[in-house]
Amino acid sequence: MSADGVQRATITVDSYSYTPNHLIVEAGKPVELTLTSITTIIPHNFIIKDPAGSVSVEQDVGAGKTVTVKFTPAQPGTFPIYCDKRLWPMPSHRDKGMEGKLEVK
Ligand SMILES: [Cu+2]
Repeated sequence: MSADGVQRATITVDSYSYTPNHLIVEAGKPVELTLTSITTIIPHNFIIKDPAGSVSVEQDVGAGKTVTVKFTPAQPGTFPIYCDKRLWPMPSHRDKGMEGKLEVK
């Protein structure tokens, strides 16, 4: 964590992976993630959803783009990270391994 209390990480987005794919953060403190796509054609996204609503992130990451997402996880828990893009009838990107987890302590 940095001096200003923001929990920052940079994630490389590729077809079909996030690196790193396991994030550990503290509840109640802001998180800032820089998502850097290294793909040349395929667009991806970055989703974290807690059914109970303590985390809700949905960010598109275009091919070759870098975007930043900010959120503050309210509650401890472990939440899936995934890309839900798919080109029917192919498997979804998540099914091809594009997933990870956010662990909130
Ligand atoms: Cu994807």
